[in-house]
Amino acid sequence: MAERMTIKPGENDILIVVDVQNDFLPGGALAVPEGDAVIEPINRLARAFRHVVLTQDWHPEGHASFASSHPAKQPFETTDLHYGPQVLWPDHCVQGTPGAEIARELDIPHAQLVIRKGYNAGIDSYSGFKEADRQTSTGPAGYLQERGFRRVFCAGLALDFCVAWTALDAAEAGFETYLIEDASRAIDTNGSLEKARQDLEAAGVRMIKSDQIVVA
Ligand code: VGL
Ligand code: ZN
Repeated sequence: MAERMTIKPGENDILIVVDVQNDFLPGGALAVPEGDAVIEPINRLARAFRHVVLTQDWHPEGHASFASSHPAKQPFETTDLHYGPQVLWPDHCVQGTPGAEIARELDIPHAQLVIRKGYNAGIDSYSGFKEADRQTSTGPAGYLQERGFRRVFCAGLALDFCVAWTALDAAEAGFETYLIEDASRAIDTNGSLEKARQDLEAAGVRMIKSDQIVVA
């Protein structure tokens, strides 16, 4: 469902740059294939948006989403946590570590807010809006609504987890929501990318390319 129209970002539009952190880049603890390829398009896109916020995956040591917290489990296996199935990951984005830092190459000095997520030891949070139990809010729906935004544009890492879940929650919160595909990259484990695409389409999230955004 590629939309070919072009969009000139204005005062009611905000770009959410998801989890462009060292651990998701090549050499990182949970490196997303070609993760570094998002930096150049995001830097270019961000200049078209007056309003940008960042998300930052920010886990305590021993987080429930880490395979190392479950003795019998390996990374990329699934387990059942109290809120449902949870993919288990290598330890990543531990609070205060270099791997958790926003990539140095990201050049968005005008970013207005950093939304940290995944800080509750027992709950994962792919989305920048709501944690994986689907109850605990991380707050941005209210923030974005109070600031009067109408359209939300999402890009970053990883397309099939944190970018998708952020976009799905933005749509659910009532924003017209776009996912900029070529400014995102996927992990793609056990069919996750295909599943994310289906969920995004069902939710009415519009998949677009960065050349559809007019950069003045
Ligand atoms: C992410 C897995 C675990 C992401 C974060 O940023 O997509 N994926 N934590
Ligand atoms: Zn994480």
